[in-house]
Amino acid sequence: MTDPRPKHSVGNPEKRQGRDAGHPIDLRAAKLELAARARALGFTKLGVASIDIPEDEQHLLRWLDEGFHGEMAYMRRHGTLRSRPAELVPGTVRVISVRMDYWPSGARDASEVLGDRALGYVSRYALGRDYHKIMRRALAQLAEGLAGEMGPFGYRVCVDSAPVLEKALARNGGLGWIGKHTNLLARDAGSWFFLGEILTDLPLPLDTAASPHCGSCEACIPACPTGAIVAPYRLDARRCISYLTIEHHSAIPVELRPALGNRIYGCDDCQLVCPWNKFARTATHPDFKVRHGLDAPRLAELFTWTAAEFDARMRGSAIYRIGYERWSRNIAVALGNAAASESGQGLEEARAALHARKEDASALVREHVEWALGRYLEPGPMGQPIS
Ligand code: B12
Ligand code: SF4
Ligand code: SF4
Repeated sequence: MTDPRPKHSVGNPEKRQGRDAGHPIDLRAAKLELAARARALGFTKLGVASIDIPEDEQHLLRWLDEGFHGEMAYMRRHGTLRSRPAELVPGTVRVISVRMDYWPSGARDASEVLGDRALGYVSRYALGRDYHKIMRRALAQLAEGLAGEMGPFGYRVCVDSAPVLEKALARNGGLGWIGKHTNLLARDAGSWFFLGEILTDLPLPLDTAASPHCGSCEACIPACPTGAIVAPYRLDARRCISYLTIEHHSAIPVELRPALGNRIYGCDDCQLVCPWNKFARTATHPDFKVRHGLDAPRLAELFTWTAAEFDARMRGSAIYRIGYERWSRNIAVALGNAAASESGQGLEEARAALHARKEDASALVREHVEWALGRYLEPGPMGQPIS
């Protein structure tokens, strides 16, 4: 999905301060100003990179050739546009990257929720309000503030939705390294943060790329429930639970359903085991606070929501983007997986919730409900059929 907003060029020329040789804006001062303004807006780090990422482009092309993007047609459609910011926004010479922490303080412990099959696990990034809007607003304020102070310049803000290789550019701007699980992480921040960028025609001074610190650790690879990290730094999205529960529109492949466990929106396992997340910080932005008890919701209760209730409760959340049908599909799988629960508690409640939607209006949901009910006919945890 490309960013529909136009490239901006705003600011008050009378407020321009200082001059770098050949440039109307004092670029060193502009960078210091940006860093200070970014901190005030809640970003924990800002870095500047050039637009050249030829090696990453090669990795991207190989990833696409292998079909690892699955149903994410936009990844193939955009191709090398993603690794060439100046083709996306002509005139771009620098990418200013920022990170914002999202781990919500006060949320129920992730491993407790993952271990309780009566509950649904929602990725910790989606417990509060949709980060796209929060980050985009703050980035626009950052760019407008700088233009107001220093004078007009060309820019475009991006958060996730524009075709930009965000992690590679942020790495080159010094924000962290790409870990073997393929997320960006930093020694002082772990990986629980979002990325955003400003593409600009200002030739700001460059930062130094972050060096890698995974060392001999490979903890994230076997921690992945579906084996999606097929090799260090290489993610087959088609197997990734984040992809399957969020991006994938059709039926979840039957052979992967049991491995989803109770994960109903996104997945955090590869990051939960990462030793660097000991150094992660909690979110400071109030909009990342947990809403609607999503840190530990009861699956059976979630499955009673009507489409109207889903809309009313999830509007403003990233979850709203997947819509009621995919949300219901995911919960059906988790309710089916509850049949394999060690404790056996809450099984009747789960099965009753599934029965109530056997005749669901959506064929996709009906098929997943049928599969889930089938799991209750398999031998139970004590070797007894549960029927
Ligand atoms: C498509 C996408 C997905 C896909 C594919 C993920 C992926 N790794 O590509 C799916 C749906 C699976 C996904 C899942 C998640 N995503 Co996502 N996703 C994106 C998106 C839109 C594009 C990523 C992309 O370009 N992939 C293309 C492939 C080629 O890139 P790659 O796997 O990262 O490969 C790079 C390296 O690994 C390396 N590489 C590749 N192969 C090889 C081989 C060797 C030998 C070497 C050395 C290197 C190497 O080079 C590649 C290019 O830099 C970005 C936003 C953006 N515009 O960048 C968000 C983004 C990456 N996602 C994000 C998040 C938060 C997540 C989840 C954590 C959400 C969740 N909890 O469920 C999971 C994490 C899953 C994981 N382990 O990566 C954040 C990551 C923040 C961070 N700290 O890194 C981003 C940046 C969004 C944002 N603005 O904050 N995502
Ligand atoms: S997000 Fe989950 S499924 Fe995807 S690679 Fe990480 S652990 Fe595996
Ligand atoms: S778990 Fe280990 S290998 Fe994986 S990203 Fe973290 S440090 Fe790197």
